[in-house]
Amino acid sequence: MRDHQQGQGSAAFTDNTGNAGELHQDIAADGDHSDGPAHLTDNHGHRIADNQNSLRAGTRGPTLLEDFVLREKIFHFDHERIPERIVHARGSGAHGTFEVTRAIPEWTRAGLFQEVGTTCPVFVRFSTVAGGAGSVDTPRDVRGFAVKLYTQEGNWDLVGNNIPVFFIQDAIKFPDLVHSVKMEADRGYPQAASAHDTFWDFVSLMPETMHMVMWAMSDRGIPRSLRMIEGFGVHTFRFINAEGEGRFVKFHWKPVLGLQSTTWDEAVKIAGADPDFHRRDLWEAIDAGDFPQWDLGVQIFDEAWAAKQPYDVLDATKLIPEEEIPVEVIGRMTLNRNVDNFFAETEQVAFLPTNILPGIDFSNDPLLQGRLFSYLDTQKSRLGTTNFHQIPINAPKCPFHNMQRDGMMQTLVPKGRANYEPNTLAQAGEDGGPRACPETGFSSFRENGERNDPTEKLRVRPETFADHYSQARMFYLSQTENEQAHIASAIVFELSKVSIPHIPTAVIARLRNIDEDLAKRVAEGLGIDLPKKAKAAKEPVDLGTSDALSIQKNAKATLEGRKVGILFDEGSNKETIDTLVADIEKAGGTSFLVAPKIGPLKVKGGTLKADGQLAGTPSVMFDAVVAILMPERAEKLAQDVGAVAWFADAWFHCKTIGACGGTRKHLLPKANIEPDDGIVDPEDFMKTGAIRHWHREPKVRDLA
Ligand code: HDD
Repeated sequence: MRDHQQGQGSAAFTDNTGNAGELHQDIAADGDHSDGPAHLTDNHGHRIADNQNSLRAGTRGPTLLEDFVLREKIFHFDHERIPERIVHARGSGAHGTFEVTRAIPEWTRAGLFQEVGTTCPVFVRFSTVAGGAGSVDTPRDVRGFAVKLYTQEGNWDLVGNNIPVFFIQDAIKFPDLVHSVKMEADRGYPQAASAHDTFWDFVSLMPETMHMVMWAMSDRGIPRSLRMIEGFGVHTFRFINAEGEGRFVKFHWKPVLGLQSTTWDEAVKIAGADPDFHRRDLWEAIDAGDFPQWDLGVQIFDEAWAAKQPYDVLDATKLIPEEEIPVEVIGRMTLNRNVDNFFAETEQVAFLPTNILPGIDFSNDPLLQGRLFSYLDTQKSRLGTTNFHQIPINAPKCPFHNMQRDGMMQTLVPKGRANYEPNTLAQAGEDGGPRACPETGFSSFRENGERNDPTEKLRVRPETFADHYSQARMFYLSQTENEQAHIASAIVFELSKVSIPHIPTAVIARLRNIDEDLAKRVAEGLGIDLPKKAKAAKEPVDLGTSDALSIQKNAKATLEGRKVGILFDEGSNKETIDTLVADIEKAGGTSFLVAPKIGPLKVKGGTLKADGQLAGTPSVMFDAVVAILMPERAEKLAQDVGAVAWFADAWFHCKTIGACGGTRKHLLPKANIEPDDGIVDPEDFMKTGAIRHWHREPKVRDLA
């Protein structure tokens, strides 16, 4: 007898007849193929003798229907695709662990948070929202940040974004929002872009979008790396402790590498140079053992505090400033393993906001309430069966028992007759199956004292949801001057792609409620007259500013997780390059050697091979660049427009440039680069590192 579980082998494939949750190892008939690869079989275990020629009637005759090998292979191939996600279709996933760093039994009875050091496995999927599965990684867009924590009390899915607020307040508007931002219905474009008529038409009619529009048009919409984004649960949730006391909670993921974004010009160029920039970056970092980490933080507050705020905490278009309720760190997540199979894991993972733990609960946020239906529903259409929870990536890692049976693709084999509850089968000596557990099971929080009268049925939005501008204004005013300029030019760019003239006018009319100067800049940028201010449902109030909302104010001067491009050529000094590479690595960064030819090239002290050819490796791929060139090679490269652009771009994108004498003499002047504190000698590069020199920006582009 051979044992499928114990089978050994170098090649692995999925045994389609296996039990749920297990990827079976390949098995040769005798369980041993140490002297070569496993035998190729069809999906039913029959060995295949010839995988190159179909079965034909005669050497030149037609193919025979009897050829089950051919038919099965093509049949399976024809059905390999499943519907892509209606939103967040393009994503990258990774496995990891979550560890509790602060026990919080006073806030929640969730088993996960009772003791410091408790860990659980996690799976995270990052995504763009608007583009299809085959689109690019760096469009201006929101990034999905969905985390599945496989706890001992069941799966907890925190399905968030990298922006703490949402476009709309009520789930009933979600299909309209998504239709408007995706490619336009008649022409099927633009792909992965919000810069078009229908999205801005929707925005212009929906003032509640304005706060998130500010975020999406800011540098948050064009992140440098998925490892450098924040994640937010967005909604207000509940924590409930063992005494049954409830508190409101907002969830935050803070990247240990800090926040970093690209510039718009960079993002556009990266899209061409490497459409997979973000997924490659994530994969390579994990592969190299540079595991990205995030701290899980919470903002905790109660109903009495919430009632005093000038906005409603159940309104997903509002955030709670960290200056008012600090984010308290309770755990750390580390992503430490790439997926083995993109389809089986990243594509088939099914997140459900309804996956919640005893001790955590929903709030009455009407956006969240709609999500509680939508995700379960969409999984059936994407994965084809109500048994999608049995797919290994979705299955809980704790025991699960219930009376749900059958359905397409049932891969478990429930035993016995107990498929209903209650039953008395146990009294007859049979397995009576599981029972509900009131003490430890999930129970909904009793919302005493919430500002809500559940006796009325109403299709209304509360007055407390009416202020659409105050927080949008706070966000804008909290940005640095450069960041404000980025927002203004992003809106100008997007609206310049809108062909219906009244739409930009309507958007600017709304911007006047956020900031007059911003509205003026956008109007001037588009060459249209400043329209009358749009009437606000509720006049905005002054909320001051919050430094936590700015990326630049919180920039980390670090090389950790950053990538440095080192340009060399024949004759460059190997020792200088080797030392720099070692120093960068010691500081937690990675380096990438670029040369006009891959080589190996003869350099001083030996030979060196480049990781990338200059023509195919623009400087937008890096956080900083260094050039170590012989003067005559620098002079020659100065004749090459591509090489000059390599420096011009780094300069334009405010990056540090480590430049040797030859580079300073021949290449930098050609690229119109003036010395500043971001242009350093290669030997001094480590002192400056990969920070962006934003003070340079007014010199390289018009920020007005
Ligand atoms: Fe959603 C996917 C995040 C509102 C309906 N959403 C999806 C994903 C993320 C979010 C990260 C991708 C999950 C994955 O990687 O598989 N969605 C959000 C956030 C929202 C939000 C942060 C607001 C705070 N979503 C929202 C609403 C609805 C949906 C209001 C519907 C009423 N979302 C879906 C969906 C998706 C989805 C259609 C598509 C694929 C999927 O669920 O599994 O059900």
